[in-house]
Formats: sequence, C-alpha cells, structure tokens
Amino acid sequence: MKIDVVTIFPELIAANLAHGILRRAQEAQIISVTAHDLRGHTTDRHRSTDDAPYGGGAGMVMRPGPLFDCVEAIAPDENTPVILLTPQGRPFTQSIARELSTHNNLVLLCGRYEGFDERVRTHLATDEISVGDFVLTGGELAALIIIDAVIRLIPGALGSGDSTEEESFSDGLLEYPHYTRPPDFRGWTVPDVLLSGNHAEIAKWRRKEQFRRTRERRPDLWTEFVPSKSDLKLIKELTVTVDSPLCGEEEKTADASAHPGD
Ligand code: JBZ
Repeated sequence: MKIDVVTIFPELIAANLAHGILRRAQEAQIISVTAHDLRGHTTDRHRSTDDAPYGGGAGMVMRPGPLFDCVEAIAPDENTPVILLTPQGRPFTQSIARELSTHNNLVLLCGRYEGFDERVRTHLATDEISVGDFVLTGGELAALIIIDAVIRLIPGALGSGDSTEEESFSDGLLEYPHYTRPPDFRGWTVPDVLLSGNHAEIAKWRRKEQFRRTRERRPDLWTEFVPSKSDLKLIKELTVTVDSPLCGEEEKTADASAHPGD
C-alpha cells in the first residue's frame, strides 16, 4: 500500500514512521508512506498555505491552490480515497480502518489553522474523517492515527507473534486482563485459573472477563455485541462484580514494604 500525506510539517510524519512496526513494514516494502510538503506547491514569495477568511473574523483558512496542486502532482487514480482530516468528518472506527486497508493507495490531507477552504471539501476530498471529539491543532496526528491503525491490518505488516484477531474491537469487545510473572506481586496475586494449565477453563475465564469489562466500561459496545451460542451460556454464568479504577483504593495502598525484591 502507498500512502501520500499532504502537510506543512512532513518531518512530523517521517519521525513517527521511523520506529517499530511502521518502520519494519516500510523496510519490508509492505507499505510506503510519502509526506509531501505543501509549501513546495506555493507560488507566492512568502510560500503561504493559508489566508484570511472571506467575510472576516478571526483565524486563517487553508488556501485551495497549493492543496489542489499537491494532490494533482500525486495524481491518485479515481478509486483512491482522498481523505480530509477534520473534526467534521465521520468518526474513525476499526471498521473504517478495515475498509481503508483494502485500498492500494490512500491520500491524507492535513490542515492547520481554522480549517480548509470549502472547495477542498467539495471538489478535492472524497472522504472526511475525525479521530475523536477533542480539539487538535492540526491534522497530522489524526493522519498518523489512521496510518497506524490501517497499516497493522495489511497482511505481513505485523510480526508473526502479533495478532490482529484477539485485540480490542476485533470482535467488538474489550480485551481480557493480562498477567505475567511474578505470580505474587506485592501481595496482588494472579487468578488461580491462569496458573492451572486447564486451557478450556482459561479460555472461558478470559471470555467472561471480556464480557464483564465491556458491559461495565463500554455499554455502547456491549449493546452492539452479537454473542454466539457458547457466548450466551457464559454470559448467563457471569456474576456481578465492580470493575472500576475508582474502586478498591484500600487494595492499592497495600504495604509494599512487605514484599521486598519484586
Ligand atoms: C481532527 C485545522 O486542523 C485540524 C484541527 C483539528 C482537527 C483536525 C485538523 S483533524 N481535528 C480530528 O480528527 O478530530
């Protein structure tokens, strides 16, 4: 997959791709990400990518000219999504990540300032995406979130030890709790079932913990979840326990000095 990012801060994109899985995927030529400097497509003496809004008011607006010129130089084919990162876009989800991962090419347009000239939306972009309901100063971090989520779905991008199946949202549920050594850390012990070696019981416990967590923390996801027949049986067995970081304070203040050397 080839991803073209249009930005006034190309080094911001490059820095994030220089590490970990994204770097490996680029080295393995599974993906190729190019950050295009929007300033390279300005023609005025000040190389300006923004201008004052018609009608007056505060803030600046991304000029259409450099954006159109940059995308026309990239020359995406007619099936390639040209995605505007904007708070007004459709909320990004794992399902959109899956959809985008099926394309051979993506173009991501990052804005700064107050936003884009409307003609960029109406005549250049084919899609508009927001990564969440919080205020960012520009589209670059939103683009990186999308790149990260999409790339890891491309076959071969993850190492053989990594899985896309068992993670949060792959089936619309949160993950079960994980534990590693030691079995007793400061008096906080690993659930017995995980040390039992009984793989059927472990699988049931994990599935139930997924249900418990999702129901407690993400009622919105729980409502959408479609359980299988075997899931339904486990859901009936669920007991109600409180799962909240706000509870269990007295446990969290347990005396650490009683467990030296962990
Ligand atoms: C986004 C002006 O550039 C921005 C500003 C906020 C913003 C984006 C781009 S993309 N918020 C989001 O994904 O929610």
